[in-house]
Amino acid sequence: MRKRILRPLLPIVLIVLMQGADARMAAAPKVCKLAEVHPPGYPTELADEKFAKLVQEKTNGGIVIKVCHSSLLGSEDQVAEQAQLGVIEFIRVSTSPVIQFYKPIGVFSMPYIFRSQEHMWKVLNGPIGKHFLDSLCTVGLIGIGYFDGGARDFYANRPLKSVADLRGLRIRVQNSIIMVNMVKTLGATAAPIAYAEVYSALQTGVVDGAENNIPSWVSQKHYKIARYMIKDAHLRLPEVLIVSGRFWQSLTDYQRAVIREAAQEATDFQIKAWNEYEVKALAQAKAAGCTIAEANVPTFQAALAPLYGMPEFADYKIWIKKIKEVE
Ligand code: BDP
Repeated sequence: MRKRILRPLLPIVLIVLMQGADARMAAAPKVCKLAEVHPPGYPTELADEKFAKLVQEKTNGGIVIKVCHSSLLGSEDQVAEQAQLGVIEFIRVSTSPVIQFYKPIGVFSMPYIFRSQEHMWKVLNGPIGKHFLDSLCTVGLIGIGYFDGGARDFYANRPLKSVADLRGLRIRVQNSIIMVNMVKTLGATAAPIAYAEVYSALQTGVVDGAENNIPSWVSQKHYKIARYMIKDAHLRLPEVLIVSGRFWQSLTDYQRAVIREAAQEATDFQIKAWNEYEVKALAQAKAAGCTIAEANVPTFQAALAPLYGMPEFADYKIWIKKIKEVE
């Protein structure tokens, strides 16, 4: 009698069990792309590889990520748009190209907004950093972690000893309204050019110089042409690891959780790799005979101060205050 009642229920019990435990493993793996502008071996690219490996392990092979380095999938502006559309699943970009979709994150591009690497990480790891990552979902992007982008300095094909030496030069910048205004404020001309094209722009004389961190200056071989750097550290521009919102929709809660966990582990790995690489890159530039001047930072701060009063950036006031208040 009991058997007769239970038998019709058996298929239902089996379906419920399958949906639970092993449905994850049964599904075909999702093969995804991660867009990166840096070449293999660059600390950020190494951290992408680490992230991909962790995600594959933690999802039992359910998500396979292929790191597409060296701008193979396009410029940062292009891949950010593709991630929004769901064409590219993962991107690792500077926060600069994200401003066009989500303006508040531009506050990180304000000169000297962070006092030090330590201050920057306190902000990124605290409520402000979390707020910006979480808010990206409003524009179809899921922010899952930050990477270190070091301090950015100016470099050119002629000696740079003081802020006055930048006057009249044509300087490559990222495609960002803040970067353009920053360079103009210093009396130079801003040339927004995609990262992959900066080397040839320097080589052909389209620009006289650029601004970036020492690892990029060296790994992109800019230092071979623009041999004069002035260490003014006008910016510490965080980088961000992003998942396409459309792709995110297709994931299980478990997959989302392990992706977040892997991003955190990749960040820890990246910071360490970054600090090591920065030292090596500086040594390489020095060994190649480049001139690296220490800037009088207060003069750069004074020269860039007008940026804080520009009406375009008035919305940042509240964030600037909050960031400065982080001890
Ligand atoms: C590098 C960043 C990269 C940017 C590049 C640039 O790591 O994400 O695309 O600068 O200036 O430092 O475009």
